[in-house]
Amino acid sequence: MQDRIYTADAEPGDDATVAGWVHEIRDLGGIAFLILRDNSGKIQVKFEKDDMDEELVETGLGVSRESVVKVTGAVEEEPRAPTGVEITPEEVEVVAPADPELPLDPSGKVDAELSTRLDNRTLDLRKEEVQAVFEIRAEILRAVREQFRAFDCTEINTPKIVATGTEGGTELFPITYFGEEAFMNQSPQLFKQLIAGSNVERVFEIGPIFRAEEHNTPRHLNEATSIDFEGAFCDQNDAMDVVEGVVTAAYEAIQENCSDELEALGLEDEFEVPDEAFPRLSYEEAIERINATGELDEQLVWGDDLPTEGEKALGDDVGGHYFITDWPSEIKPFYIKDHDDDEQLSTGFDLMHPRMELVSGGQREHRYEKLIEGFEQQGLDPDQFEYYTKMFKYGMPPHAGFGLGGERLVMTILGLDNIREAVLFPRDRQRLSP
Ligand code: ATP
Ligand code: AMO
Repeated sequence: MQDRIYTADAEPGDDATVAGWVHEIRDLGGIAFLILRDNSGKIQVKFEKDDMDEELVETGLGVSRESVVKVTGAVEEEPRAPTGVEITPEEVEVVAPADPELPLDPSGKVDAELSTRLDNRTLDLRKEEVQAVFEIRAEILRAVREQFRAFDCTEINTPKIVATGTEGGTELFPITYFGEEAFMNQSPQLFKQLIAGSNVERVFEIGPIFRAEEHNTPRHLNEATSIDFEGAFCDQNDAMDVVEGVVTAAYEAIQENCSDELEALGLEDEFEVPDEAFPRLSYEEAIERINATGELDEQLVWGDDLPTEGEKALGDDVGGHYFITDWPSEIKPFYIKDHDDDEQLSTGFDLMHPRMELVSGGQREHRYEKLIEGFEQQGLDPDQFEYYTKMFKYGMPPHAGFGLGGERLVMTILGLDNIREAVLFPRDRQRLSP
């Protein structure tokens, strides 16, 4: 359709061909309007029944909503038209008719359940506010990539079919790989470290992670997008600076480039870019503050993982993003380094949004013997990880990094209720297609 132009580019005085979906037909009797919608907006097509070819009128007004039509005609200024211009058609072609029984109403007049929306994503995405989420998601990923490049990072892609898990054995999806047991990767963790230890030094990856999560919650997916960073000669504080940089860059990009999308989502007044450094609370301070809120039935003690209600209470108390640093070593994975002066204390950190965890990271154990000890302490067989551990014998610099949940970033920025709204085709326990 080389002659077709976007409706937004139709200039009064021109003859134009536009194509898109039938948003609405308004028949006022002698005059009727077809509102045609495309990616750029909407345009009114005017049918003056008595003055126009009967067949043309029949075609234009007989078509069902959401059909694809192509219209050629004169573009004129018309103050009463929704966009100030309209087309008087000379030709109307029904390119692809739509079944009049639609499984969901893209005009949004009738609300649909999330599951109906996800089963019919193509129709769902015809809604302005749904499309806005994915335009903003794309903008976030663009801004994050650009910020990593500004931090001197190289974008990498690591394998998703792997021989070993890293984030706890219960959450692996097993697959068969030419007769051998293999898994879908839970995190690029080991691979990004192997590359940070090369001359490449600073890397990032934006890619899928697969987790056979037990729980069915509004903030867990079984396939998620992880935004990973790893940098040689970095410690946990450097990694937290990078977290702050990329998260803030995402907010700034939306502020600068997504005003129409924010408006479509009704967020134009409340959207704010974080304007202060994210406070860094130690784990010890975090449990003290949670206990002080009195929101939990039982007081937390050193060594406890933070329960969701505890995170919520602290989130309300702090009121914005914050880091929790210096976690007990025993609740952080083997690859996280302990403090040199206190083996009970790790360099692991999390970035929290008041609603949920967004990031985990830390400085890594780069000393071969200590790394092997760490595997053994967590009941893992270091021999299975030989492909990884052996590189620690050949000059592995101190390094640090993090993983940021892409959908959780989108979800918290836009205040979405369910993480599934931030993915086109989410994977959860009940959903394997589309
Ligand atoms: P009928 O008398 O059978 O309803 P008609 O052909 O006389 O139809 P009009 O009286 O011109 O139609 O318009 C009907 C309604 O449509 C009016 O409310 C008018 O304001 C509105 N209208 C007319 N032309 C346009 C236009 N180009 N864009 C938007 N609204 C229009
Ligand atoms: P972690 O397991 O904490 O750390 O994951 C990092 C971040 O990824 C997101 N995330 C998820 N989002 C949606 N659904 C899920 N099932 C899911 N699981 C994780 C969260 C989480 O904070 N290797 C480490 C990172 C590192 O140390 O570099 C890791 O994977 O936002």
